[in-house]
Amino acid sequence: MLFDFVLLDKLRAVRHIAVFTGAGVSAESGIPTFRDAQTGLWANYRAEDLATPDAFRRDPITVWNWYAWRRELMRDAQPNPAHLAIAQLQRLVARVSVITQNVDGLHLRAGSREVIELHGNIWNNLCSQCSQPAHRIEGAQEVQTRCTHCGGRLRPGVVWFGEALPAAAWARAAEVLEAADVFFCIGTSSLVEPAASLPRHARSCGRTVIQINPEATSHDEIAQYVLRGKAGQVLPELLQAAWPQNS
Ligand code: BJW
Ligand code: ZN
Repeated sequence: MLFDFVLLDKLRAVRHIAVFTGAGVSAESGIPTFRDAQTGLWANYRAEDLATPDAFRRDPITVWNWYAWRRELMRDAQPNPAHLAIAQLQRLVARVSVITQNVDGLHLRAGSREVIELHGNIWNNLCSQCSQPAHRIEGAQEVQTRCTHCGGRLRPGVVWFGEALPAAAWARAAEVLEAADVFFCIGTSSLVEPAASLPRHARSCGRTVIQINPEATSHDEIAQYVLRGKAGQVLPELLQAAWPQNS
């Protein structure tokens, strides 16, 4: 891919990059996205049966089975060239902050150090009644394990529809996008609020917004640069073009 020289110069001069990611960044690790037409999770499962507090109250076993299946997929998955390129940016730029909607932990496994998880982490458990974090007990079935504080059912530590995002993560994300010079928006359909407001906010703060996605999204309109392609291909090429000696 050919990149705009102004963009490459800007990247070389930049001191703080914010990288906002969605499920598309993990697609090349074999983890299904949510909304891709054939392969997306929501093409095959109903979100309202699996990813809402009501669904969990109605049928915790079905919800836990679905999360246990996804944990298995994620446990076997490896960081792909997109995660690795984002981690590699840390050697090229003074500060790199990753703000992710993904719950798979692959940015941390790839070596990114500053990772803000807006929708939680699938490996965490917490109590569905008192929200206290609960340790995983190896070999135990979470659905049968009760909270040691209040006896409530354990649930996965992710953010379901209708739930507020973790306040500390949301506050950190807002701070980061105001401090960063450049804001990458990678592999997200930008349909889920309030996370989808971050690129709009970055643009209204005067940041350079760079979109990477094989498909068009509503955020193409606010991005100064739209790089059409898979993150695992575009990102390594972009690093190579901007820092040919070091990447
Ligand atoms: C590639 C690629 C490759 C493919 N390379 N790219 C207006 C304002 C505020 C809220 C709302 C609102 N309107 C509606 C709402 C409610 C709702 C919402 O947004 N609904 C919309 C769907 C209509 N939002 C909420 O409920 C949120 N909470 C909330 O608003 O709380 C308010 C509140 C305040 C105070 C008290 C109480 C409540 C919570 C949203 C939680 C979302 N949860 C999920 C599940 C997480 C757990 C789990 O994993 O099981 O999060 S849903 C799912 O969508 C998941 C994702 O993080 C999220 C975003 O999806 P993402 O990452 O964009 O994936 P896709 O599949 O949509 O897109 C993939 C993209 O990748 C595509 O563009 C592809 O082209 C691309 N791609 N291959 C690069 N190789
Ligand atoms: Zn509890």
